[in-house]
Amino acid sequence: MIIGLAGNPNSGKTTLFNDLTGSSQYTGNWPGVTVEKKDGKLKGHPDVTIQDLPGIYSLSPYTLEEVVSRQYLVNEQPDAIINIVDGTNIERNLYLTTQLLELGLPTLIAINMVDVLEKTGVTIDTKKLEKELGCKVVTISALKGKGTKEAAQEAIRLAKAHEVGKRPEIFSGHLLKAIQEIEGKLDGDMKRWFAIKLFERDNKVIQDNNLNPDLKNIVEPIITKIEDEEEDDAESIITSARYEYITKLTSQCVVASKKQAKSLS
Ligand code: GDP
Ligand code: K
Ligand code: MG
Repeated sequence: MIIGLAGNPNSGKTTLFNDLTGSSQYTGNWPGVTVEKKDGKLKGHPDVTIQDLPGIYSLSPYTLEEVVSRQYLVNEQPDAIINIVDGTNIERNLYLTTQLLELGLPTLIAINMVDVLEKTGVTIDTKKLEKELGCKVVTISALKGKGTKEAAQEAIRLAKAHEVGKRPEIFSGHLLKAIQEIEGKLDGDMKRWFAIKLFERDNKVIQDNNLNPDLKNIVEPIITKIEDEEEDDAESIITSARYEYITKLTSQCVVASKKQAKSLS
């Protein structure tokens, strides 16, 4: 069984990888430490491989890190994903989360840096996040080794049960209809993710995944219709919809204590 660690740069992937595998890969508070993926065995579980992936902000094909991570997630398909979210930067990190959940793989969200959150008095309503995102959410401190074993156990359980959560509905109205129309032309568990990528004119997915090359022309009128309505380009339309969703979600799920609210004012 393979469990992939996916998340933003500096979210703590390598720290978690070291904690789970007992290895000592280099960690550091700057980007670009991991460009290649690295794997190791979960301590006490010789049958479970943990795969550390390059840090990414999205599943676009623009940086080497994005290409390596997305190729792995889409083509090799780990049995489960642990999506590490930097809890001190939750809004920015959830942008990737919304994309990972579209892959249709068993996914656990591990909100990291809970030690820092405790100090600053920020509480994250994980139950509410679970309900809204449709998948399991836990909090961990990779650095202190807090909650990490439990997170790995939960990922193993999701992988064994092939438990894919209920996908959150990030898009609505005409945009959702357009995505669904494209999805209708595709097959397989990842068709929602492919449909969104095709809507964004990310034609590398056609090449990389042996999709019908005619799809590019077939979906073009669906895309331009929405672009004309929204007076914006397809990629920006998708990005805006994600951020709108995340802003609403975090306003409901992230609570700053009075102490913190005071120190911010
Ligand atoms: P990666 O880029 O996702 O692999 O992140 P790293 O594992 O290299 O961690 C980035 C920085 O965050 C390092 O300085 C880590 O020590 C620090 N870090 C990781 N996890 C935690 C945590 O749970 N709490 C705190 N306070 N720092 C953490
Ligand atoms: K790093
Ligand atoms: Mg790393």
